Amino acid sequence: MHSNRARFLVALFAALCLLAFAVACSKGVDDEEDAEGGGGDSAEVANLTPYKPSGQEGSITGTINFTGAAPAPKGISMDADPVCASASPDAHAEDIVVNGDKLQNVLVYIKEGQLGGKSIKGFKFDPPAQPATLDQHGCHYVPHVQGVQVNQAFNVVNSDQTSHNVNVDAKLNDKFNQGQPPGAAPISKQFKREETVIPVKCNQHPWMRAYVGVLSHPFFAVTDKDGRFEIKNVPPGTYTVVAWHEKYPQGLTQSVTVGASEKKETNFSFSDQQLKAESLEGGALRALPALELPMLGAHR
Ligand SMILES: [Cu+2]
Repeated sequence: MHSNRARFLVALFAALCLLAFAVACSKGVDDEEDAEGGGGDSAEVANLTPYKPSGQEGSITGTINFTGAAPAPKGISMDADPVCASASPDAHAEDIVVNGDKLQNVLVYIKEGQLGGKSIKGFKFDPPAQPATLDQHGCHYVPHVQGVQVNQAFNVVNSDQTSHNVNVDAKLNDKFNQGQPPGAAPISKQFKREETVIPVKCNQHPWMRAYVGVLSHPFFAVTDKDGRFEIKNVPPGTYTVVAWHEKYPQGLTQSVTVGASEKKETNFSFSDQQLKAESLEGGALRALPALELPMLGAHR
């Protein structure tokens, strides 16, 4: 009798332990989801100060240089889709476009900083009324790299006489993966959180790649064929400015102070040496998922 009671108590204790573990485990998942949520939560947005221009705005302009030997443009064969092949007979990859010694398709943006003694993250910037557009044109994405604002309309359109399937591989925002036949209506989405940078690919055409940087403010620009960029209407302040390129995912960073109505020239320089180093690092990082521990997967 006595030992039955002891066995019952041990079993009860074990059951309670299991229950406590299960609660802790599910709470852990909730906490992780909250942490991944980042900005954009309604309570945080309510605390933001609406941004109002003072009339003293300046700009950050500059050139992105490329030093060393520029990689030769890689040709793309679109023979797998005859519509693409006839639309773009002499197609080249856009993963690195160097004109002379200038680098195109670099996203330059303010990452953080202070304006009027307050963090830029403490302000709310209304998204532009104009939608951002990602066009599928000649079986390329146009533009190849772009910045959009949080909550700005983001339209994916198909200008081609073939079907595309846009695959937006967001990590902090909702990802989407959607087919779009010729003549179909635009796919209209919004990104709710900052995320630099979201890769986009086409499930139909493996050579198609684009990159979309989502920012909570309008202070970003992408370099043109001359490697030039201009970030307009920048309020006076001191900022961390990042130059991001898909071949240099770590980017380059500079501290930039913009005075009242000042046009601040800020140049960056990427090199072929960094390109090789980043490629090696990227290769090592890609091997990491093989090291994932099964226990961690089971816990989630
Ligand atoms: Cu496609």
